[in-house]
Amino acid sequence: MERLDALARHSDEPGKLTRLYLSAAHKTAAEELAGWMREAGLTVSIDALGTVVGRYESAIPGAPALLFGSHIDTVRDAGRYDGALGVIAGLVAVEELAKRHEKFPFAIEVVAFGDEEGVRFPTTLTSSRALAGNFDPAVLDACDAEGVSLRKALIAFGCDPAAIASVAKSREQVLAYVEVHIEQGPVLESSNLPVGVVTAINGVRRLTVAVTGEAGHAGTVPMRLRRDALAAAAEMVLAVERIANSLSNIMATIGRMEVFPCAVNVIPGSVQFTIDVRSPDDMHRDAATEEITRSIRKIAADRRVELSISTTHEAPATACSPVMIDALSRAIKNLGYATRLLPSGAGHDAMAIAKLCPVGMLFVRCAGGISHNPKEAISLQDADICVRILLEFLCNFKPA
Ligand code: HGY
Ligand code: MN
Ligand code: MN
Repeated sequence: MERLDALARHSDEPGKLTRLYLSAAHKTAAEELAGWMREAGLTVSIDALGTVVGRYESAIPGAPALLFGSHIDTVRDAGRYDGALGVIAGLVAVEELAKRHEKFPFAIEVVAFGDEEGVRFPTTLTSSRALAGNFDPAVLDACDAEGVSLRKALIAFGCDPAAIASVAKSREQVLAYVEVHIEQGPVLESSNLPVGVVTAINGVRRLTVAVTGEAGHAGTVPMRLRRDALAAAAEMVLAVERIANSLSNIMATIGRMEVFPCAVNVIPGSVQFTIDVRSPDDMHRDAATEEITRSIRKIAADRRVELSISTTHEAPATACSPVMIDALSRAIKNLGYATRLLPSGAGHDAMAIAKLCPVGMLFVRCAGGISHNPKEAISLQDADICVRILLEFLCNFKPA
């Protein structure tokens, strides 16, 4: 818990926790984490996308590895457990094994990905996709709000974009991936359970919508002659909410909106906003996205504003490995806890790693199900339980 508090001190914004991919705070957090890993006796490297990898060698040198990990980037004004808990829980479990001088016929690698939230650049899961061998070089030209490209940010962080291909793990190098993560929802707390096992992770599609009307004088342009980009965008936002409410198993969120020129006495000429659409069922999600874009286009036509819609991210719904679900459930039962299976509404690096090897996720109860919010909290007892379950899982893990 002290380490999670220490990591939370690495922030790009004073007074709140915001640690974006490849930022100064990401750099100092990665370095502090690397230090803890070295003290635990792990061999540490930071790969060409900024992922911190700590390897606990096997009894058989060069043996394939079981991966434990999650992400250390955060959203803006974040809680301190989303992502970081999975990295620290993995580190603490391996530290315990090192103390016991226990070795396994496989290695263990604790990985700390840097781009799961996708807040800085219009892409996400960059570092975990690269480790799974699915890095898309086109994202190197993606730029953040200041116009800094991912390529430039990697170089500033101390990474070499030319070495990205070497980040990819081959199937033979890895056995499976286990991610401990706060539930970010109310199910475990309402069931009075400390942990749960994830069955599948909802798929997600992210869009950027640009609405272009006509800037004008707030005092002189008659209401009926206006092509107000913000009034149009506001009607679109409510249409998205209405459509998502009308469909089962669809979540749709407008998380970000920029208004230009954003002056009290100017009719907004253009607006840009994001839409995040989620569902456990990809077909259903695509149909909902179709309905949303149709409705937005109609509003744009009625209001005589121009419109452009682009998809910035898409990740299909991802099933966790039945073998991993079973192994994690058994570890939970062996320690005397009831096993609860549940889906994940939130996205995770496990979606990217599932393309490489079997993945499993252990959810940990969080207070009020609150996340992406500084009020995010877990109990010391539950933090202790999740590490004990990881150790129980490890000691019974039989490579397939
Ligand atoms: O957006 C998500 O679901 C995750 O927190 N990045
Ligand atoms: Mn997360
Ligand atoms: Mn998150």
